[in-house]
Formats: sequence, structure tokens, C-alpha cells
Amino acid sequence: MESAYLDLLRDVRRSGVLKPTRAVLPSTGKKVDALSVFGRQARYDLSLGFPAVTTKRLAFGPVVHELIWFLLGSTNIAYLKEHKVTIWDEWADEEGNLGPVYGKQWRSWEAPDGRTVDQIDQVVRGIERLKIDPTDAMGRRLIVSAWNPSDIEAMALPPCHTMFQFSLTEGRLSCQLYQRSADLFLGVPFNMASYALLTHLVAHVTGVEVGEFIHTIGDAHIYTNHLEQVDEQLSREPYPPPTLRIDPTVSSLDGIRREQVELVGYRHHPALRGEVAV
Ligand code: THF
Repeated sequence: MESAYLDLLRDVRRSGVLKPTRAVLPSTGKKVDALSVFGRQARYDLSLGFPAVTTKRLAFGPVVHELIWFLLGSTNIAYLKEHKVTIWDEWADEEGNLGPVYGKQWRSWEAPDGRTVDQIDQVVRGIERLKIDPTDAMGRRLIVSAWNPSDIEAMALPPCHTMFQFSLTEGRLSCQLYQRSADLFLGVPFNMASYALLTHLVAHVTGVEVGEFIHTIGDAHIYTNHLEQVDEQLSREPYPPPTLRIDPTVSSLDGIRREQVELVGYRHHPALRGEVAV
């Protein structure tokens, strides 16, 4: 299941170009370099299992909470803090605000005339229409964009997951993400799980089966402070993937709770720690 991920990790480890970056390590305050390639794609067939990495421990709880937080439309880390999720702390200001990041753009993108657009709701309604009429105009327009050029400067960090598109084909829902920048060791296992979970949830509430998650990446990199961990990870043999269980009473993307989704049969190698570059 995770072989596409491991192949990409191995590819960048072997043939990435060493480049300086803008990011610093909080522990040293120094800039960190990365091995980097440009333009890659990995595919995961969600009908075969959930793409949680097994070659290290995936912190699935934080993945679920982060996605619930995006779906709440929130851009303040208060919800994450309440649930002891710290992954956005480094970017928040003193009040916990991140500016108009994912939650804002997904749920209430501001139009020039003052209306707001709920892109997630539009996608769900589009899929409902496609179930009735496969020729509906939404067929190739099931798109959510977090990249809002006029809001970028107000964001703590311009979105790494810039846009995603769903496709409903023969009753199966696939999702393709375009990620402009991907921290292969720390972020990508998280990101894969997050979008796979979102695809499962959207399929669940619209009553369709899951298809593929397709991860298209712009700059795919390994920070040099993660190289030892990556070598250890690449020496490990993956386990069979877990499956995802969603509480059958979940009927909407609004109000989903952490306990309503779980990984079943998640067998994994020990955790590998790494410091996040900010
Ligand atoms: N910046 C960088 N450099 N890498 C990223 O992955 C990243 N993100 C988000 C925004 N900027 C980024 C933040 N998401 C972790 C995971 C996701 C993050 C940030 C940090 C992390 O440290 N994960 C650890 C611990 C998880 C835990 O137990 O809480 C891990 O081992 O997975 C990409 O979306």
C-alpha cells in the first residue's frame, strides 16, 4: 500500500538535489537544507486498504483532529489545543490565529461582492447530482482551492495543499491533490492520511465507494535533519495496511467527532521522531 510513498522517499534520498531553503529549525534557529526533486505523483488504491504508513507510527489522532478543524472552517488553533494537537503551534500568533488558511478558504472563500463560497458543500452537492445524472456539469468541476492569491500575504503560511479535485467514476470516488511543497518525512504521511480520510468521509456521506487517492507534488523534499530517520525507515519492511471504520451514523461532514473514525488492524514499526522546519 505504502510502496508508492517509499519509492518516492527512496528516489529523493538517492537523487534529490541539495538545496538551501527558507525554513529554520526551532532548536538551533538555523536554516536547514533539503534534498529536493520537482514534479512527482503517487497513487493509492483506497479500496485495498487505508494508506497509513506502517514503516513508522502514524499519529492518526492528530490527523483526524486537523481534518475536523479544517472542516469546522476554523483558522485559530484553539480547537487543536483543546485536543492536544500541537502541529500548527509554530505558525500561530499570540492569539492562536493563522490568518485565512485552509478552513477559511474551504468553507467561506470571500467573493468580491461579499458573498462567501462553501467549496466543501458545493463538492458534496455536486457528487449528489452526479449520482443522479453522470453528465451533470459538476463532473469535472469537483474542485476545492485553498490557494487564494489575494489572501496569501495575510496567511501565516501559504497553503501547501493548494487544491484538490474529486472524480466519481463507476460509483467510485477518487481524489487528486496538488501539493506545491511536500516535507516527505514529517508531513507527507500525515497529508496522505488526511486526504485519504477526507475521500472516505465524502464517499461515506454521499453513499458511494472509494476509488484512488492521487498525490501530485510540486517540490518533494527531505530536510537534511531527517536523513538518518529516512534511512532507518527505508530499511524497514512494510506491514499490510489497516482499514478505516466510519461510524455508520455519520451523515454529514459537519459535526464529525474524533471517536467516529478509527483505524482497524493498524500494525506499524516504532515511531521515528523528527524536528519540523518552520
Ligand atoms: N512545514 C514543514 N516543514 N513540514 C510540514 O509537514 C508542514 N505541514 C504543515 C505546515 N507546515 C509544514 C504542518 N503539519 C507534524 C506533522 C504535520 C505538520 C507539522 C508537524 C509533525 O511534527 N508530526 C510528527 C509528530 C506528530 C504528533 O505526534 O503530534 C510525526 O511524527 O508525524 C504539512 O502539512
